[in-house]
Amino acid sequence: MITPPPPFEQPVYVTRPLLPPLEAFAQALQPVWASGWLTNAGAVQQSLEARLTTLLGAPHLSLYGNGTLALVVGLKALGLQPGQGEVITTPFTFPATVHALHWCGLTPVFADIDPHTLCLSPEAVRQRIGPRTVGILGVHVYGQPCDVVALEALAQRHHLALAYDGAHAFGTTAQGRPVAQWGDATMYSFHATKLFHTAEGGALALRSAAHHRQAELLRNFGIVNEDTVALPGINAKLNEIQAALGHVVLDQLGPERERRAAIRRRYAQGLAGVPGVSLLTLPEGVEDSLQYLVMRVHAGAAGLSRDELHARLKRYNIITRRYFYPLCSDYPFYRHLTGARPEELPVARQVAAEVLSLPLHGGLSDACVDRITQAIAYELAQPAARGAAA
Ligand code: T4K
Repeated sequence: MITPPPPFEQPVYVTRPLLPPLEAFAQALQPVWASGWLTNAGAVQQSLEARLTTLLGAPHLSLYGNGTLALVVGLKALGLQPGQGEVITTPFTFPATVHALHWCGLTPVFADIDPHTLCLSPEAVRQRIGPRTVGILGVHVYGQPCDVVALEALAQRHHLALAYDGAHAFGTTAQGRPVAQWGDATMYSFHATKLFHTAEGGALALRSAAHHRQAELLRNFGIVNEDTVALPGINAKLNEIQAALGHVVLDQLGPERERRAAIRRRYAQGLAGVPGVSLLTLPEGVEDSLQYLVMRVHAGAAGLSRDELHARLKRYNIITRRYFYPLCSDYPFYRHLTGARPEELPVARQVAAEVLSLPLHGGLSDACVDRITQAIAYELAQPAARGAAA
């Protein structure tokens, strides 16, 4: 007989930022204070850039004020001009992915996702390629890599730009290589909710040196030197204070990853045998970003819907998130786009109704994880729930 755990006194959030000791951050700020140089290609930003280029295995990499700006700049650096055409992307993502296309004056076209990777289905992309297609924008959703080989083949065959939103993919590999080495451009997010963060921040990895030079200009108003502005750029810079935070967060990443991996194993044990739910697992050989812990709620077998479970867990002060519901194709201003009709996205529609991101961060104790799994098991065992879904 399962008993309900007591509610948490404080909310248990889906994530909490990794906060290094304040003294370590203060120490990292000392050279910034000493130099009086706070932004605009400062030394600390440059050293973080160098560190991350190596760590992420990127051919070329630069840092940005946030991931969304990095993606906008990346699309522009690839030469995708406003009004130029359509870019095929996934509806199962955070709004920023599709908004970035919109801000670049490109027309998003939606293709369905693969039921296993939850990323763009290469076959669905193939069916959407037409005379106005100029690019493909995949998302390594939850750090699960897209089918990079199939997308690369499509992009080459049809002469399309291939960009990836790797907001969740810090440290992820695909086919034994860092994701930064696939496609023409890969964006990373360093938002506070990410495993590695700079409070707000992001990075852009580019395959070609020419695109990289273009992106670096775009990041800083297009300024070449005091006499020359080469392009209509924007301000997308990461400042020295964010970069200093990045250095100290990076120093702490090893233990944080180990703790997250242990928490995931504990969730898996706690939820084994609970009917109607399954944890998302990555295929063998894929390096996990440990960014999210995603559970699918199969309403029929579970006896209640994902939305009902999400609401019930709030009574325990467990704040889960339905990343990524609603689908971007359902936003009123994107509904008219090609591929947005619900019947054209059956897999994405089903997945978006089933996924629930559970709390995952290094600050969670084993006891806390056990209480969360107990609450889930208890709620799924309620006869009322079974009756309601019948
Ligand atoms: N592409 C994809 C696929 C993305 O997922 C994202 C961002 C982007 C692009 C854009 O990258 P950025 O431009 O943001 O670099 C959060 C993040 O703001 C967002 O970065 C992230 N994806 C998205 C999945 O999650 P919200 O609206 O869910 O955030 P919020 O404020 O509800 O925070 C979630 C939980 O995190 C809170 O319940 C508590 C905790 N939290 C949050 C913050 C900000 C903290 O404990 N401390 C904090 O400082 O979007």
